Amino acid sequence: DNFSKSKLAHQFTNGSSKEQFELIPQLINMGNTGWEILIDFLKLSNIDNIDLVQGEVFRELYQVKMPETELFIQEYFPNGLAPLDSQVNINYKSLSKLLLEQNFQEADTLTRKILLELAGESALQRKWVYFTEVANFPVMDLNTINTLWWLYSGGKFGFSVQRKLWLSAGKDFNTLWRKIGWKKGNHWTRYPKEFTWNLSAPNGHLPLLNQLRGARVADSIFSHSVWSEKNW
Ligand code: MD9
Repeated sequence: DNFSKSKLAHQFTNGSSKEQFELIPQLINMGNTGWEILIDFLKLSNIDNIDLVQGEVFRELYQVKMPETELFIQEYFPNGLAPLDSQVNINYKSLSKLLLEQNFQEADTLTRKILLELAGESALQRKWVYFTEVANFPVMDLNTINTLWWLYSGGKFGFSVQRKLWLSAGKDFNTLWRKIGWKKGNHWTRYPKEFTWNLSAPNGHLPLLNQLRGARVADSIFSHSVWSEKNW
């Protein structure tokens, strides 16, 4: 009834984020009443500073795929929860959709294609990014790409996650590769079969940066001004 609905809504809205994470699957399984609580929560949320609770609510509602939830998404968040801002007119809708659907392998491939576009015409021709091209990547675009990966993986994936692990490893790449599962012993993880394309992967596993030409591109991405400018 309406009383227990408003009690539940209150419990959810005022809970700690740990309690919120635990309540999300319960509300989703309740059907309509639970979905309405989660929809109202997102409608009233401040999404200028998106957090992982909002991301999880959105991802779960997205997966329900019932008329009530689809209508809400179409009306309020047709491009997903995260803004798709680009300084260079790149359309991030496909990346948003692939990540929301947890299709991490195709999202990874598309991300590399986008990095080539950000690097410019000569990078697109040679099909790999030269490390000096990275500093010119627009802050806005790297921020959008990273937000999408981070938000829709529950905080597991994204360059900012890799960068934090790299910093905590004293900027030692060999330690980083092992932490994020790109190397085991002296064996490089083989693309694509040996990588883990789901959330059971280690933190920072995706997106991939081919190390064929060394770590300088990774170094340049982790040293980009976006991470301090956007408080990642
Ligand atoms: C992480 C050390 C994502 C010879 C596919 C995209 C691409 O081509 C064959 C292609 C080529 O350029 C691709 C990805 C990765 N690799 C490849 C990811 C990845 C990660 C760590 C490493 N790689 C490490 C590594 C080392 C040598 C190579 N790689 C070689 C290599 C070759 C190809 C690919 N890799 C593809 Mg890898 O010739 O960028």
